[in-house]
Amino acid sequence: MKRAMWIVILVLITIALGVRVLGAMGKELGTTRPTSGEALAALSPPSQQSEGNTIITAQLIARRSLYSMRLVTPPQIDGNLSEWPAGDSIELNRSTAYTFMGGITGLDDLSAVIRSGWDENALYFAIAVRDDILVTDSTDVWRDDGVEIGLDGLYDRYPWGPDDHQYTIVADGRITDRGIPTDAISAAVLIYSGGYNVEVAIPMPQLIPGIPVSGTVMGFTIGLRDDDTGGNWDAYLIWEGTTTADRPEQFGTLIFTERLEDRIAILEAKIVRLEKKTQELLRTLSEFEQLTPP
Ligand SMILES: [Ca+2]
Ligand SMILES: [Ca+2]
Ligand SMILES: [Ca+2]
Ligand SMILES: [Ca+2]
Repeated sequence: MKRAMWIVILVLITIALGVRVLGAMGKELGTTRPTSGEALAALSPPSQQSEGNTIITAQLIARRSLYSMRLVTPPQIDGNLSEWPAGDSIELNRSTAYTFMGGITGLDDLSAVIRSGWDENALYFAIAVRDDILVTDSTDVWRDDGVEIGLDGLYDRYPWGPDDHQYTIVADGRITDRGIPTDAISAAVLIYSGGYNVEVAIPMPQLIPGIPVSGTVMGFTIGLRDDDTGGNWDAYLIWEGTTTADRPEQFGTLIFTERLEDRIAILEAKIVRLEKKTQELLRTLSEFEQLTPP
């Protein structure tokens, strides 16, 4: 009799879990997969909120966007970008920058290609910088070769909340948040002939509460500094906006997205874990059954 009761409970648990998994899959099938990072027409500001994250439909985005792809496997933060899957990217150079200061002779002098990824734990960036001469001779991070990532995690256009950051990664590996050294994020620089790669992992609690979902939007811009002569910087590019530390209303956006096949792979892995748990539960029940009452 007891065994029958446990089996009924087990079946109910399995059905409940199955419904949750299928429900999630159904939602994902309804997700629109963006195809490019081009600027989209401005209609009105976003308003929809979910679990503390700002969710938005693509047609409401004003400035240029970078689509951040959900990663099945987190990248190794070592500056080697070879494990990154193909995905959306933006090019930052004197032709594409909203803000351009100083002198730049060409793409070899200063330019970058930026990609982004995310999972439940962190937001990732892969940045390949072309810079002919690397200089990191100054105490102030903004006077040397390096990249700046401006983020408005809640996309509330308010610049001074706990969700707002200006991360700088200098070509020599120094990491700051608004100019102050930080170990809240992980970043690695790999120098190569003609430039350097920057790979970054920003823990999600730095940006938003809870777990991100496909469709989450953050305010985002990226800056690139060039020092070829020592001392102060020689050139400065900002993708969207006039500063990476303030005025997030001028930023572009980072839109979280995912490929259906990746989502299915993640769900399949979850189902495998559930199956293992179910087997463990059955083993425990079996042990319980074998107990002889006193
Ligand atoms: Ca890597
Ligand atoms: Ca240069
Ligand atoms: Ca904010
Ligand atoms: Ca340089």
